[in-house]
Amino acid sequence: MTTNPQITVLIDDSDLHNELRADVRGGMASHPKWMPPKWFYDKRGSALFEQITQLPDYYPTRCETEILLEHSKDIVTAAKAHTIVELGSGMSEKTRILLDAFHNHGDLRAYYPFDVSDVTVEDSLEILTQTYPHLKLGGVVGDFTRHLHHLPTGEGRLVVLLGSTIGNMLPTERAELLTNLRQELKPGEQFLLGADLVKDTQTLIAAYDDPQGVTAKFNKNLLHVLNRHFDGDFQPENFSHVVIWDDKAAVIEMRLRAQKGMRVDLSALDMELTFQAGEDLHTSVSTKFRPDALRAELDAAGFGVTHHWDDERNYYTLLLAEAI
Ligand code: SAH
Ligand code: AVI
Repeated sequence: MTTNPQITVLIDDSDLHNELRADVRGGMASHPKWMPPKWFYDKRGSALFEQITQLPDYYPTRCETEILLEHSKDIVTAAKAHTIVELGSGMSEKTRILLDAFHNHGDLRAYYPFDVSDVTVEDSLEILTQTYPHLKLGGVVGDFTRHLHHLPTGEGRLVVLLGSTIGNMLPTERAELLTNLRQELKPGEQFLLGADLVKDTQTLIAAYDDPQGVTAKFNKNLLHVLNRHFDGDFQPENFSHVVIWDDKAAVIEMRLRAQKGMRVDLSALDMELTFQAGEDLHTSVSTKFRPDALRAELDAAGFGVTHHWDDERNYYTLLLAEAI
């Protein structure tokens, strides 16, 4: 008989609402206007992201899957983990490749997804409970930029951050995350990090500007989230999905560009926003890494990279690092 996994909820709907309000007040008063990317992921946004991962042009998920399928046995041997904690776990789809490999070749005892989205943690645990009855399962609904001191404990931890989600953070945010994570770990505990690499511009842009328009819907979902939370009257069809490659910063930027001048009312905040025609709302960055620079960031935070596995085309890398 399996028991229901325990979920630690560090952030509830009203916390999220208050945080989103603070981000709107801060971001919409800035020049340029901007919003942090974590607000894409309500139920609809998470489902749209799942669709993105299936798109022919969105190569990161397929590359990471390819690396995991090819090297999961080596990862198990190198990591020797008994407990996995996964940050930004989503539906833990690719993680199952790792869980299977640990089942066949290792001695894994527990798995804990940690995600800001409560439905995502609940849904993924429901599925995992059926498939992995031998594992101790639990979850955390929390923000890995603020709640790492609640990182689940356990023997021989491997913390996993897949999908190049680290690329959605700015350099200072990444440094803070890596330093905080290092502080939570004992020397010898491990960190498995998936990161998308710099490559030709055409491939990069295509991954974020698909002809099916799914990424555009995902980007505009932010406006639906704001309308719902704050009784707003954003008309998403009046914004275009814009994708820019900034070569110097090595980031893909996603923006929403106002197609005409307009006013938008967020009644519940007593806030009226003004957009000039052509004005951009910056909605996310997806950083693309150079392997040496990423290693240096890990080094600076007190991690030593012990292994790396890349896909055939060198589009993507998985790094295994040890807390020093
Ligand atoms: N790891 C999965 C999902 C990536 S999508 C994959 O590789 O496919 C990014 C996930 O990170 C989403 O599930 C989102 O809810 C979560 N996320 C984004 N910002 C977060 C934060 N600050 N704290 C916790 N989870 C976060
Ligand atoms: C989750 N994250 C790494 C995705 C990315 O590629 O930056 C989110 C995404 N945004 C647009 N498409 C996918």
